[in-house]
Amino acid sequence: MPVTLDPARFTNLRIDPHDDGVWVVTLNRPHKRNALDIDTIEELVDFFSTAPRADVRAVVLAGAGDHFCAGLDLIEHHDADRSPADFMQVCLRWHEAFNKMEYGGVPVIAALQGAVVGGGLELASAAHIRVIDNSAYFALPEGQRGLFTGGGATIRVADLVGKARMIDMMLTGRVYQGQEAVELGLAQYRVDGSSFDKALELAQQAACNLPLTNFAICSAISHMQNMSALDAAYAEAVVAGVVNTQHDARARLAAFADKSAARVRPNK
Ligand code: 1HE
Repeated sequence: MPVTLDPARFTNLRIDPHDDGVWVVTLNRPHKRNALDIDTIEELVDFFSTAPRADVRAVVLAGAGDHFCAGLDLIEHHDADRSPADFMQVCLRWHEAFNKMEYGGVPVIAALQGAVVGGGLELASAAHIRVIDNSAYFALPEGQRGLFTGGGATIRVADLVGKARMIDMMLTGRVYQGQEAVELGLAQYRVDGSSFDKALELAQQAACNLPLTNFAICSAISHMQNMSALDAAYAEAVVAGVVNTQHDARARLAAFADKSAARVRPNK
């Protein structure tokens, strides 16, 4: 039974459902360069906790204005003068939001422009696909700010670029952008035009897959990465047992058999 996801209950996020099941989620504090304050994190928890049960077939995650996201709201953090215990709780809410994204089973395509820095990179790295335009750049300025990553970068960014590059980014403020960022794995697509348009196109493609198949792709693979090879192989067999025998797949298999389904061809 699908649950209701009412766009009107979000303030810091703009939520635009499309008829094809793609939902566009936009960080909507461009005057603050979409810095992540605690209210925005709570809205991300709300959206990504509910989306898997609300017939959301794919998400485009975008940022309003010239920058995707400037990371932790440094002004809120300064003014709150938090205790270690308080900030640990803040980080746990970030993890709740980003884990719901990565493990929720709904494809999330990030459309990136301008600064994708600090916590903004932690957010982007929880998406399943990242698309950059020519203005996008990645950095971890925590080192310069007297801070440390708290939103999962030690797991996800290290996973994307490797431990040594992440340490370099934090120690020296090194910035990656353009084709180099793609080659390192920070993004999978770079476009000369709008990263949003490309992300929407990819989300629409993903939304054509069966939801249970997407659930496995956007949940099981991440879980299996955390397992031993032996346990991952076992889990893969169990997931494939469920997904590959789903009723809705039969029509797609029949279309292959009767030659009406598209064949896999090389790019032109
Ligand atoms: C902010 C933030 C923010 C901008 N928190 N308010 N992240 C950083 O270290 C990145 C900090 N931000 C920047 O380096 C720059 O702002 C940008 C490169 C992103 C954009 O530059 P620019 O010239 O377009 O904007 P600006 O003039 O610097 O900022 C415009 C406004 O946004 C200004 O507010 P205003 O009220 O004075 O107009 C800025 O204060 C505000 N703003 N970034 C709060 N981050 C879980 S741990 C995660 C740890 C981290 O993420 S550390 C990395 C933090």
